[in-house]
Amino acid sequence: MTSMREQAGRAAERVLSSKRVLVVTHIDADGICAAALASSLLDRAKIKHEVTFLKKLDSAAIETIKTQKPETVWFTDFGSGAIPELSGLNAVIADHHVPAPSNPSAAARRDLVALAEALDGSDIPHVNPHLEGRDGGTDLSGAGATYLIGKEMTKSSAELAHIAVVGAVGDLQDREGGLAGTNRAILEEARKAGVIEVVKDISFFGRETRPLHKFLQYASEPRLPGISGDEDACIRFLIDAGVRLKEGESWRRWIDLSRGERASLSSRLKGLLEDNGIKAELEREVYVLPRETPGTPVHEAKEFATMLNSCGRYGKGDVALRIAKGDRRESYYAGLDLQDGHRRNLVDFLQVVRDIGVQRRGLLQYFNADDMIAETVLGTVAGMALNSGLADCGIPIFAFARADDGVKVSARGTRLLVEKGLDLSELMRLASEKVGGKGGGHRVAAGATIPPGTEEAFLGAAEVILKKQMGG
Ligand SMILES: [Mn+2]
Repeated sequence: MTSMREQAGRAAERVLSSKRVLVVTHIDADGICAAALASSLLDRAKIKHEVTFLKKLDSAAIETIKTQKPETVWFTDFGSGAIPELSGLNAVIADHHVPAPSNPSAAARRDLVALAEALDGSDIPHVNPHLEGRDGGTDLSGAGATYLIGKEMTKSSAELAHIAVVGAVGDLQDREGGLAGTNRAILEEARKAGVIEVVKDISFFGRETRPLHKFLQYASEPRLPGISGDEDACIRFLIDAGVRLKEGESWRRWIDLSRGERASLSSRLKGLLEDNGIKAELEREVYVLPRETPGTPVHEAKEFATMLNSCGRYGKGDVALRIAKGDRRESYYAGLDLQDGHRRNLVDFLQVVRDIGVQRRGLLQYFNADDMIAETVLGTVAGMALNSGLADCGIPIFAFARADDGVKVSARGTRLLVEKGLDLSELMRLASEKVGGKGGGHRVAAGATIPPGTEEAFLGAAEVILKKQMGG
């Protein structure tokens, strides 16, 4: 066992003794936050640096990095899976993924703690919650691991702690009712520094920026019977509740409502759930960034992370990085435009699903978008189809689209299905292996890449596994 603190201290020392650092990070919200933290810390230490964004850290990427002969490389949000390949590099790692070789079946057979001890022999300072026997899925994010190194670099790191919170939320680490473990400790530091406020609020996404009726329409956790997915029903519900939809020309959002309006809408929504026999929490912990402007996506952690993700999806890591570092001018407006474009794309793609139709097949449903939906947003579109009433939310959905390296498959379920036994991570791994592909992810959302032409065989395998999981 090796403590994160000790590793972070070694990493900080290595970084601070460098003249030039190459930061290499994953291009999702957590990776972007991790890079923003690293870059802000390096700025403060007056150390020259560049940031490179990658979709994945594979052997080819590592070779490219090596040919650049960097003085020091700071890997964030990945790296733990590639330690043997990094030999020869003067590196530090801040990650939260399982520290194992990229072959998952080999990893499964290993005792992670024993592996961690073996890794201890490597000279690479390596911050990862798994090395303390903690769960990398909920205890700490890549941004959080980077923040721990930051704490050893400067006394004023707490000023940056909100970015570690946004990273953790971007990786859905708050899904069990709030941030826990090491994340919780960072959250507390952020709160004390005045960069985060923790509030209990309605659990739906978009309290800052979504028009109220859209806010309800896309409500998925929990789903609102008769309302989720039906725009007209949402508008009627709000009018019945006596809530004005507009203020002058602009749509009102959840944050625009008075305390009284929020309370009365909440109690109506609770009543609706009770009437339908649904026992679900309507509220969750919301992480607000009090130094930002209310009604903007950077005022709340989940919307902030979503904005960074949209930039990342369109390959605009540089824009996202500047936003995460605090730019509220050019990059911020570029980010807003990207997000608008992203929303318009999603609406177009949802129409594609409507046009081609969702096919039912036993315990599952699927659609094949071929080249009509960008593979980078396939999972998002599948999730929206499931939650917008376009597909049956009582069974998981599988979506196919053409990708550079084969056929991309995205699968989405609901929390309720997971409670009944659904594990899409396992399903996608096994079903894709069966047809010569590769996959994995989370229980509720997972992805795979399979060889072209194996879609049917894949669905067949998926059905068999699904039957086992759902006890059919
Ligand atoms: Mn991550």
